[in-house]
Amino acid sequence: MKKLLIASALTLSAISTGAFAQDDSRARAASAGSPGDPGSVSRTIEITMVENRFKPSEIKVKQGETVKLVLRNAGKKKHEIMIDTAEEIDRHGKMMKKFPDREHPDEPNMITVKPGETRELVWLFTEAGVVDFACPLPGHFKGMNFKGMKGTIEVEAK
Ligand SMILES: [Cu+2]
Repeated sequence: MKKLLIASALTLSAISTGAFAQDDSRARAASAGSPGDPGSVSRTIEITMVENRFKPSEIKVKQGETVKLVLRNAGKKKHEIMIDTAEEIDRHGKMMKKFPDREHPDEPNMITVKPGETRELVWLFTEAGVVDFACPLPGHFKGMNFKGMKGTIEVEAK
């Protein structure tokens, strides 16, 4: 019952804000989660970055899991990964488009991976539902409605 209420609240807020549209109808998690403790990692997932996609782009984890994402850039260009709500990724992507040369330092939910480099991001998935990720660099990501350098993490309820 609690889950149903959360799902309908999410649907309502998505309709009322109307700020973005999803390319799939699965319920989004209320929160993308929080930075994970490297000492609590229970699952490691390898993701390869190329121009311009993530492989794999669909991942499944469980609620409460601390996951180490190992990101290998096998492409020729710099790539980034940002884990967040679709709305935040969209907002950030628009900002990157306005200021394409702006370098930003790593953040807990966002890292830059240079060609040939492999880096890690540890994340704790606290809420059930779909969490989004994307490379917000201009041209790599064209908004949540488009294909390109983005993917989803399905967080299964405990
Ligand atoms: Cu990219």
